[in-house]
Amino acid sequence: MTKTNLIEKAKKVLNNNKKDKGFTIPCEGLYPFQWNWDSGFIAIGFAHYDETNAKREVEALLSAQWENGFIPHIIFHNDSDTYFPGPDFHLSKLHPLASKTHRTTGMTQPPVLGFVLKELYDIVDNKAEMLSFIKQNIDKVFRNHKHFYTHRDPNQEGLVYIYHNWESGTDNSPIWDDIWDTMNPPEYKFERRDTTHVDAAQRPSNREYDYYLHLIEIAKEHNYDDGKIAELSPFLVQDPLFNAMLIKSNAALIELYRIIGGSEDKIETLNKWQTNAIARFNEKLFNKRLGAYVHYDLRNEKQIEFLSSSSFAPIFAGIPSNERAITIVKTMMDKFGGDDKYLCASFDPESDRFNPRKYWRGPVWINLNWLLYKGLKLYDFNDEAKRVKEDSIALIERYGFYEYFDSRKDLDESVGYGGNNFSWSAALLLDLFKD
Ligand code: 2M8
Repeated sequence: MTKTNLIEKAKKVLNNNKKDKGFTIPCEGLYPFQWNWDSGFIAIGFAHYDETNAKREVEALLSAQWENGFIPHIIFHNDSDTYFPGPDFHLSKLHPLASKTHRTTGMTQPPVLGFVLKELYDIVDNKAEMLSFIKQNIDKVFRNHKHFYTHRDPNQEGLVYIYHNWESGTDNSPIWDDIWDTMNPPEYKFERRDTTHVDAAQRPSNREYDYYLHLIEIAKEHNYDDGKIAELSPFLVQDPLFNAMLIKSNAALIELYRIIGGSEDKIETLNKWQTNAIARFNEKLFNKRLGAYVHYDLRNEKQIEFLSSSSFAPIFAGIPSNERAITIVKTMMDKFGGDDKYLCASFDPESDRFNPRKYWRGPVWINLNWLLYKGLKLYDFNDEAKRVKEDSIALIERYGFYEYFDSRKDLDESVGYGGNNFSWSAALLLDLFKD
């Protein structure tokens, strides 16, 4: 397929997934609502050819921001029976400060909005118009960060926690397996909808869904109160991907406030958060033996010693020193980057927990590749960056706009898995082509 055809196809995927209320679904059937970090990536894609849609995407997400600054992970703008669990399970209204106009979940996702605003500004030609849009919205994102640092950092150490694997975005990663072993939830009665759209072998198991639902039940029992969750949730993790997204977004807000002018107090606050966050991140989340960053289990006070694509994501946010970045990139190339593999598997291909077909337990994801590509460029690893970019384009060109892909090369079958016509794969391909 020529580059032009691929670009036209990508735009078609995005346009078809766009809904009248201004938001874009990740893909038909499997994900029929607005998802938080998906929308950020989608807005970047739209910015390359339709600035109005890029702005509407961000506005639709922010329209559901809670009164305390929290931005939820799913916005149920519409009804749909093709997804479980829906709004009646999540019941966001239990929280006194939840959105009064939108039904949402009571959890969040990696905070990409800050750096997404900066990307939109960098991409478009009409900077003045985009800057006026950013001016109208930037304080909402600042309030969101303030919420994180006030309510999600119980030890006031600069790193925020997630209380649910769905907040990480890397839903069924093997990283969580040891946490599931500490829990014993009931066997809930529920009707899965995801496995009516996608082969069950490519999705989490029913038992895993019990853990996922149980964590929500605990949060609901306490009306989604952050303090109670910090005290009681068996899942309390400082995630390197999530915190790297927040740090990158802090940096973007600082730059944007500088361009706008007149918000010295906010810049000062952001700088304080940023200095603490980066220092603590490097101290607490780096694992020397593995040569990369890892997750920290805050409930059980220990590092979770496994490599995943999240282990390398901090290069996107400029977190490691140059010396440490060399170590991290070496780990990535040695373990994930063999000639027989597409970069970058979502989990350590050398681990016995690796499963190349199952969702976040091994397959390649385009959004993580995009972050890694940008991070590699930031540190001048230009050959490695080129490789990640070429692998991402090759996968989509050969197999289609899938949700995730097998990292093993030379398989005789299609290696595109999960949902097809998947929005962020299309959106970020547009961005990779323009870079
Ligand atoms: C996947 O997660 C949802 C729950 O949020 C699900 O499996 O039902 C993840 O890949 C997540 O990162 C993504 O945002 C979402 C929609 O694409 O799907």
